[in-house]
Amino acid sequence: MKPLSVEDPEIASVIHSELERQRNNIILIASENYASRAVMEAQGCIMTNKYAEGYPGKRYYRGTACVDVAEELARERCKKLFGAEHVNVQPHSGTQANMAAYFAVLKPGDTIMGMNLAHGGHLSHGSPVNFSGRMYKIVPYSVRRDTEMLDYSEMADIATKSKPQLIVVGASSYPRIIDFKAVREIADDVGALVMADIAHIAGLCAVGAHPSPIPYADIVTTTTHKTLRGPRGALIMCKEELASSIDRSVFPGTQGGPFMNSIAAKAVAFKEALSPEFKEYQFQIVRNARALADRLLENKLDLVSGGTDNHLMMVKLLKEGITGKVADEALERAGITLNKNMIPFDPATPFVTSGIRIGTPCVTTRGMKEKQMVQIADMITAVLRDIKNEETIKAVRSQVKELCDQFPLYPDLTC
Ligand code: DSN
Repeated sequence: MKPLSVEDPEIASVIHSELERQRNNIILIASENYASRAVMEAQGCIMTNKYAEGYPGKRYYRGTACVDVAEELARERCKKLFGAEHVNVQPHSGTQANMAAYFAVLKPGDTIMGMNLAHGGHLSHGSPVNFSGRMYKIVPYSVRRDTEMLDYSEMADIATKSKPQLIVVGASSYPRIIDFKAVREIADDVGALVMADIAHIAGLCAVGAHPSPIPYADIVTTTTHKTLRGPRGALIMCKEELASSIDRSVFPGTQGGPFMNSIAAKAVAFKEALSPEFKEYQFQIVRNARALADRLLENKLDLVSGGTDNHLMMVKLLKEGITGKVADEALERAGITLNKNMIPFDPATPFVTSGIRIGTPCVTTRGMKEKQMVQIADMITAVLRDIKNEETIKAVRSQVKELCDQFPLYPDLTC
């Protein structure tokens, strides 16, 4: 029972280096966040030792009294947070949650309408390289070329022609409000079910910073570690009539033993998300994204759809004549961590891309506000405009360090 630093100094040291990396860089990856100390404590707790296949009160193992309490708390808190009728908190990841949801309501070969990955959708919404694209007939929908936003009347036309059993709505890189009510109406016209994957915007939806899909979608899936700021993992919410199909589809359908430490940590995250501070945090994420986007536009950079309504924005680099790959590498050297991303109708390949994605959940967790977003936008612009100049990159690196020092991250942690 030796501490990690004694048992495995190599891993202890690399974890410490990762802490320093998180502290000393401006992280703008739209899907990341910093979990609270309490969430991480629960995630790293002794519940990792417990097998608990089944659900609270109906397990295939003995000794589950304590983990039952944790799972029940997670379910009840999550139901309260989103106003959901039923919640399954066992999915290990977003893709596994989506797989379980599809298995609950579809047969192999059924038709799914999902957002084109290249236009902001997710791999598990029907990409040919993912199980979803291999098991189901996928009919993709895209954003309009002129507005770079979803076109609900075109979606209605596609639905009428393809008669999907399921319409999946939700995105990984879409900066605008999603109209869940419009999607429900489209689905009702063709007799389809609606699944909303709100992984990116779950925190926003929970507090009203983005409209909630709960009244409109038959199934809602989300990861728990993005704007929701919990541990890595996922969950599924649904109407009561789908509850037993969803539960059976998660276990035994697609997973074995749930990770009870993660479920305890999800419960902690939902408690935090029910607080007034969390609500304010989500609205600040959106205000910060708007301030950052406005400044990038003032600096004459192009944004997909011309701006943002949520926690992220997409910069189009075609005019600058640089690729997303070159941009994210240079920005990383400057201490700004974000990711290259396909933009709608991108002429480049997914590994190169013509855009970068910028999100504000992490910097908002650090306590940064609009004033710092303007500074960050200017730093990004400086690097992009002078991408080959290592002196500029070095100068921005020291501004980044100064800003990070003003907003300390995990000040009490040593690893
Ligand atoms: N990989 C996540 C993202 O970055 O959006 C989605 O799963």
